[in-house]
Amino acid sequence: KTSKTSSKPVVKVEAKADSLICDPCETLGACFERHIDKSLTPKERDEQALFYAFAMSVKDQMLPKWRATRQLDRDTGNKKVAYLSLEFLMGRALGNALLNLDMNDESAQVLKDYAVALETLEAQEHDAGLGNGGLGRLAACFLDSCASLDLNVTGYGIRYEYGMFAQKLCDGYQVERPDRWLRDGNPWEVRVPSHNVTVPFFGHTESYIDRDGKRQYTWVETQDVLAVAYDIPVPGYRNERINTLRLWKSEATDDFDLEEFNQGDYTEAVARKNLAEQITMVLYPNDASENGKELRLRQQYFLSSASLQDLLNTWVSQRGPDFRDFARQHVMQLNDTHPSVAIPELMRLLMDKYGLSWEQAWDITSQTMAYTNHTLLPEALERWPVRMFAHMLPRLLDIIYEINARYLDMVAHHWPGDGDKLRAMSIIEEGDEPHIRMAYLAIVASFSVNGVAGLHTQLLTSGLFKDFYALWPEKFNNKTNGVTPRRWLAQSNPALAELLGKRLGEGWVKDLSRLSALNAFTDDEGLLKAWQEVKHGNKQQLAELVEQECDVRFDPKMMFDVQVKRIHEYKRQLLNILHVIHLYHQIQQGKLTDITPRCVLIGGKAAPGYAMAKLLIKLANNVAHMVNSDPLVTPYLRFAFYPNYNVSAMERICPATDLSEQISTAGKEASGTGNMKFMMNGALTIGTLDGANIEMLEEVGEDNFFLFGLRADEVEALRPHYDPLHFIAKSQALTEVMNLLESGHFNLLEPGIFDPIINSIRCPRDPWMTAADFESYRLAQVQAAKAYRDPHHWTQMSIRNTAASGRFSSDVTIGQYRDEIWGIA
Ligand code: B1H
Repeated sequence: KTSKTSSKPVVKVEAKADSLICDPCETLGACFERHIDKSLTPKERDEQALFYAFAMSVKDQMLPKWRATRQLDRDTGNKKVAYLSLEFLMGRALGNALLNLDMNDESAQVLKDYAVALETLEAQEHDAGLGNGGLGRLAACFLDSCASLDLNVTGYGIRYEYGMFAQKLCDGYQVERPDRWLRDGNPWEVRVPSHNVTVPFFGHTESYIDRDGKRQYTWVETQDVLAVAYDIPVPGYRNERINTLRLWKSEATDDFDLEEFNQGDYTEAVARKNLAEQITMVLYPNDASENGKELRLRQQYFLSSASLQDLLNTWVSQRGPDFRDFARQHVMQLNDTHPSVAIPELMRLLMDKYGLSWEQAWDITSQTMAYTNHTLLPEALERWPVRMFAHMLPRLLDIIYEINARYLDMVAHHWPGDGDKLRAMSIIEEGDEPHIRMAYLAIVASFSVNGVAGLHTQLLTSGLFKDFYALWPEKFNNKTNGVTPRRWLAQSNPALAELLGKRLGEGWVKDLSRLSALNAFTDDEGLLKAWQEVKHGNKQQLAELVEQECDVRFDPKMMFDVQVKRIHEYKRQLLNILHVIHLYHQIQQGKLTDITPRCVLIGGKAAPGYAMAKLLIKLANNVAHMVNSDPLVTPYLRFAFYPNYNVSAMERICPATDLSEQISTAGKEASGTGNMKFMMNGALTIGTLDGANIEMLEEVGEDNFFLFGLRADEVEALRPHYDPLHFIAKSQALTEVMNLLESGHFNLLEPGIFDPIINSIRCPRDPWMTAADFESYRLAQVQAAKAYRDPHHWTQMSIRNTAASGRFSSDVTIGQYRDEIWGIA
């Protein structure tokens, strides 16, 4: 049923509009007292309730600035960027808000009166896990940088009721538990019903001739879903700006199927409303792979339509329905193809709702859409069955066909008589079940297409998108990822932050390139000693956490060797586990010459349907069990799998890491961002020439990086005649590891369970070529172990890594988006 949009207030009472919700002069302390004393009996004041009240108070403190930011952006009429993403992996907000607003000291003071430590309250906050991994966390880092660089950027996403699942371990296997992060309420969000819009689904297209004799199209008999906006404040670092993350929740409209209603099926009619609420119920947990579920497409369209309607409503309310300036004033940055259905949706809204011609609508769409690609993996490239579109989004399918027809005309012009080219480049992939190639749609309709690291962009333009690059070279550009130094250094590593402050002043938080000044002090014994003490303290804290979470004792005097990220074959956690088995075997054989005592930590979630990834978790746990229960081994080697790895866990892990594992098969990791967090915190990297590792190596120099493995071009050259058995035979270490693994030593009571892993290593079609890189990886590990035995030199290398990490601040990245894509002030 087509529904009316919810009524909008027409008259604004000026006096009301101008009054502030929160007295701008009310102090944090007074505000907190108000929240506590007015609402909580003394008995009710448990830690969770205190956290809630405190976070509400911090939010109240932000309201005047938040309001002023919106007012300013409206008044100045500056260009506006909408960052459209199915994922925002925000983690906790309290610590970040206090740092950015410079309210840490004041908070500690206020809380003293309540005899509760700030850290205790901070620990009460549930992570906002509205993302899978790197792509979602990048969006979160970008929001922090946009606000800190004083840019008018709004994040648009989905308010999932259930975020990324919680990972439990049961007998060494991953078990998924629902993440009801909103159970205790969310003190940061503000529901804004005045921004409600309705999003249509299903129905069919009709055409008619309008008064001017033009053919017009309408989408009728739709089933509408209400999109309700929830706003979350995004404070800039020590400036006047508070940006907005607007998350949409789906709800039923008030329209009922009247017939059903009148027949007395009242309860059934109400219950049917659940279908609408399902849309934003749960985040899809498949990092880097698509599963093509219809509900996922509904989520994508729901986000895209709601966000665009919101932007257009705002525009029309300020300027009236004149869109001539719209493209000059807007950019929509698409975080991968997930929100790319925004392209035909903007066309539809402009034509069907506002009466623009195809040409006018196309000019606006193709001048405002910008697309970021995050992966080359074929299994992650989105393709939607035409059939699904025809059913769910019929009007959009018409528009996509028309975009394709006009675009293919141009292709035919460029490559006359080349039918293969047309087929290869068409937005529609023909076949028994025709599909829409969303990446092609995104390229055709965008003015900018970017990859997320130098190698990745190069591989895009020379491989996957080669033909498009030939057609439109000017559209393509690189934007190497970055991470926010506020969360990933200032907040997560207070001890190092303090040391940096003493040596360099506070300016580095805003301008991370200042870290390079550390290079002048690598022979300063005072600094080296302080640097070691900071790392040691952080390792002690992590050791406590690991003992608590994994029941494994880590010794801070040993080297901390860490790999935390989603579990995926291309990231090669397997290579790491094989190396642990190798060390274990060496130690048992009494070959201790190259051994440096080390604690190995692996953490990460596997997509629930990814059997091989789940089996890797089981292998890690079984190997850990053997390692940790052998008293001959534990003085030299300890191994733990960290359960439920998430943003808050990384905040504890990266400051305590000595050696960061970035060991993907070259050409497969688009960028990586964990690699940068470790580097900033003074870890050395053992890694392949993949993603942003290459640029990190460039910055820090080969002497301060443990490089190994095939290059991306070598991987591809080897692929056709890859012979893993040859690599196994050539390496005594790998032969021994395979023998031990195949003997069932790690699965005595579970015979055969690791056969799929063993077979994958031995398979000539192993896409990740684990065997090919093993020996070179092992040798790099020997180098790392050796280097660690010289603490003085290791510390110098650690300092050089932090010093060289300035380029990987997301402030730098966002500065480039601002200047080279968005063109905003
Ligand atoms: C990245 C994804 C991704 N690339 C599909 N692609 C998803 C694909 O739910 N899905 O369907 C979710 C996520 N994520 C990552 O993006 C890359 O693998 C990293 O290398 C990169 O650093 C990160 C940010 O650019």
